[in-house]
This record gives sequence, C-alpha cells and structure tokens, in this order.
Amino acid sequence: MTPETHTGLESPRGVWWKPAHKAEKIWVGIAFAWCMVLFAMMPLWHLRGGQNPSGIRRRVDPQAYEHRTQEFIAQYKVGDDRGMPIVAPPPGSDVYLAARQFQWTPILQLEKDKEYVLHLSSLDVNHGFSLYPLNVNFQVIPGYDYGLRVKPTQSGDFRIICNEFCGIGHHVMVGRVIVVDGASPSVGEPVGPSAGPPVLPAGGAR
Ligand SMILES: [Cu+2]
Repeated sequence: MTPETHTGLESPRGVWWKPAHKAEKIWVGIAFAWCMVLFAMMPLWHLRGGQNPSGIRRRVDPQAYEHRTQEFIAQYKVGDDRGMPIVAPPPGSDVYLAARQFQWTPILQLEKDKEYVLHLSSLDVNHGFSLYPLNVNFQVIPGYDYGLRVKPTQSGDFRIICNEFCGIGHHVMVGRVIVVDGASPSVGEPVGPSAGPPVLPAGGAR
C-alpha cells in the first residue's frame, strides 16, 4: 500500500468526519465562555481595574504645554535644587510635569494622602515616566496631555526615571518627586535624600 499524499486541494476519501465527542463539545463551551469573560473584562477593567489611564486625555500643543508648566512653576514655586524649581502645589490641584531631552521639569513636592491631577506630556520625543522604586510606568507622548489622578501613599524622596530610550542623554534623565507628610514643611529648603527610599544609584537608569 502506497502512502497517500494529502493536500488541502483535494477532499480526503470516504467519511472522514465524525460528530464531535461530548468531551470536545464541553471544551468548546468552556473556551467560548472564557472568551466572553475576557471580552467583558476589557471594558470592566477600564472602569474598575485602575490599570488603564481613565483620566484626562487630550491633544495639546507642546509649546502650550510648556507655557502652562511655566505658569504652574511660577505660581507654586517654593525653592530650587541646582537650578531646577521645586514646586509645591496645593492638594487637589492640577500638577504639570513636562518631559524633554533630557530632564523632567519641575521637581514636584506633594503631600501624602492628598489627591492631585498629574498632567504628563513631552515637549519633544517619546519618554517613559517611571517612578522609582515604585511600580509606576507611563508613556509620555508629545502632543498629548495625560491627566492622571494620583494620591501619594508613601512619603519620601522619589526619582523619576525615563524608561523610553530618548537619545544620547537618556541615562541621565532623572527627575524628582518629594512626598511630604502634611503641608509643605519649609519654604525653599530642599528635602534631603535621606528622607525616603534609597536614591537612584549612579548609572542605574536603563
Ligand atoms: Cu527620555
């Protein structure tokens, strides 16, 4: 008997199909039900899961965003750290953070357990907002203003690392968020790096 070659072009000879076995039908049923669960999870997760940015999303002109950030800095500046303004906005306010090659402007000083709307946008290329050492990651895209509702739950001196390769100085693109307990302690005085979690080791950004 010579082995037959099957191609997709010819039907196999004889009655080759059989009604599905009961076990197979059960499997198809389970798989279908699971598909429906996952399908329902997509909108559900958006509304209830806290995974997706369900805050403000709108287009913005990078120049307008820069202008708004400068206004924000002028309004709430409390000091500076080597030329980078430290800004302490009141709880509940809109906070503006601008990413550009290769810095995060300004340094934010927020109060613990208070809610803010953190606006993120880039003035040039794609950047990645990563709050070290916490598990917070967000794409920062030029032309888009993302307003995230944030509530710091831990006081300390945190570093923002750019986690999207953005050019030759990417590895030095480190920003700062200071979270204080209660209202801003002392105007103008930078909070020491010992106040919180370990600071970023040199060359730690990838
Ligand atoms: Cu970057």
